[in-house]
This record gives sequence, structure tokens and C-alpha cells, in this order.
Amino acid sequence: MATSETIGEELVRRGISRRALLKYSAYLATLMALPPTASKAIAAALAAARRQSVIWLSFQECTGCTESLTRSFSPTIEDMIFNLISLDYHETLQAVSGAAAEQARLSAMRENRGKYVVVIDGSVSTKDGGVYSTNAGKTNLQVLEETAEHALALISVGTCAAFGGIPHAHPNPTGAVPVSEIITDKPVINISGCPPIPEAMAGTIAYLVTFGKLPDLDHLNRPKAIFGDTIHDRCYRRPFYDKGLFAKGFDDEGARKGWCLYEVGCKGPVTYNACATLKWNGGVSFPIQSGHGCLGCSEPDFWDKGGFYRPLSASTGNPAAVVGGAAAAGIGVGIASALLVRRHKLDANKESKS
Ligand code: FSX
Repeated sequence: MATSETIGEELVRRGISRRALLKYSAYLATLMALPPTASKAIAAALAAARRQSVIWLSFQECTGCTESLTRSFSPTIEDMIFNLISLDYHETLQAVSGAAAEQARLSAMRENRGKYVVVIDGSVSTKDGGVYSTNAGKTNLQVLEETAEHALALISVGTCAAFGGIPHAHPNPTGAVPVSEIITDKPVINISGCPPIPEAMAGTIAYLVTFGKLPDLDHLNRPKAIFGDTIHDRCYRRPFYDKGLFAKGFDDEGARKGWCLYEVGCKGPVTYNACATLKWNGGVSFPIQSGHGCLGCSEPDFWDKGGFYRPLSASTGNPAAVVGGAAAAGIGVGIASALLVRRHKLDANKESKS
């Protein structure tokens, strides 16, 4: 439960130095795209803040989001739970079960009325009254509405909670919808990804605790600091794309030389996320670095939208339409220039052969 002790007092009691707090604050400033000068203000705000009560609800999902969060390197889940938040309810991580677990959720709601944050992973079943996913005799829909009523804010983690995700894919047998379709009178931050990058979840929660307000959000309610650029914008293979050098398969010369994966289906040009910069497993790698194209898991309609290995330009059968759509999303120049480079090369080849 949230205590009256400030985070600063608690850190002193736990023997955590001010230097460690400043280091952590500098990391948070970088993660949330704040100027380095903000780190002292963050440290002061964090020291004065009280641990945030968080109730974590899991609905129709695969537990990948929690698996991902527990692999957060900085802030680590231990940092989060012990220093910043009071994780008052989380079905996978809590020790209690059954009636005691349900009691923990109700107590946290009562004691922190109007002040607790609800984190949700998984989509909400709505078909036939939501009977396809229940817990403690209540549908997910009931639990969400009940818990959200007196919450300060909600955070949908994972593409399932943010946009419906895999449970929402055709034919959507449970009538799965995102949290934001049910709760419309409270702020809902979306941290999409299947699963989301652990530091994106941890950083957003830390920002909320530190500043007591929402970070800047994009048009899909995702933190701009994490989702402001496409994978393509930050991809280390981008120079090959700009030169029109594409792998045509996963074992050809282009693949071996690390060329762009656009033609083997990479969805990086239309996917907004920080995989290319934050990476995974503490910055070790990300799918494109491992030789596989981006699947576009952090965008709405992930799964239904297109084949994983079908190039973006093939989804409409009309490359110009993709370029037009991409331009609207602010990435047209790169694609257009790459296509022009390729067209130029094809024309040059034709000329040299004729
Ligand atoms: Fe969905 Fe998360 Fe994908 Fe899985 O909780 S976003 S299926 S990683 O687990 O909700």
C-alpha cells in the first residue's frame, strides 16, 4: 500500500545514495526525451513524491507484457516495485490468491480512491456480456469498469490492451476491444507493442510518478518520447534503403551483407516504436539486427493488417499508394527516394543492356 513516507525518505532508509538517485534521474530524462538539465529537477520531484499505488489488471493476453516488464533493465522491476510504486494487485506477481487477492484490489481502491493508477494488459471481451474472460466470478469488463471508476489514470500496456491486438484479430470470437473503447472519461495512456519494450513501460510509469502528469502523447495516446519516430527513421540499415539495396530473401547475398529488409516484409516504415534505439535485453539487439523484418506489432490492427513477409508495397498491389500513405505519415521522402534510386538503376541496367 502507498505510505505517507516520501520516496526520498524511503531511499535513505534503504541505504540508497543520492548519487544513485541522480543517476537514475539522468536515465529517466534521456528515456523520456527530456533535456539533461531536467535530471536534477526529476531527482528533487522523485525524492518528494510518495509511492504510487498501482493496480495491474490482466485480461485477454499471453502474459508476454509482464514477462517483458520483468526484464526491464533500468528502471528494473525491483526499482519500480520497491522504490517508486506500490504494486497493490498483480495476478502474476502477487503472492496471495483467491479471496485474499480480490481483497487486496478492493482495499487499494478504497484507500487510494482517486489517486491510484490502473495498468491493464490484455483486451476486453465484450461479446455476450463479456463472458469469455472472467476472474473471481466477474467478467473483465465488470472489473475494468469497477476499478477505473475512481482511478487517477489508466495505462494500457501491450497492443492487446491498447488496440485489441491478437484477441481482436479476425474473426474476433470474444468481441475483444481495447481499454480506451470502454473507459472514455479518464486519461488512458497506450504503450503498445506485443510485447512492449520493458523500458517504455517502466519509464512511462516512472514519469507519471515523478511529475504527477501524463507525458506528451501522440494521436494514438502513446508517449511521444517512445513512439515519436518510426523504426525505419532510426534503423541502422536505413543507408541501404536509401541506396536501394534490398535483401530479396533471408539467405541471399543482400541478407548476408545486412541490406534493408523492406522487400522481405519489414513493417519498419509504418511502425512507430523505439526498438531501433532502446533495443531489447538491455540494449543487446532488436529483430532487424537479428536479420528479421519488423512485424509492426505496436500498430493498430497488428495481425490482420498484412502478411509478415509481404512487402508493404505489395499490400495494395500499387507501390505509389504505399508511398502516398507513407508520405502522409511523414516517411514518404525515404521510400520515394529509394524507389527512385531503384527505378534509376533498373533504367540504367536496361540502357546498358540495349
Ligand atoms: Fe498482448 Fe500482453 Fe502481446 Fe502477450 O499482456 S500485447 S499477446 S505479448 O501478453 O497483451
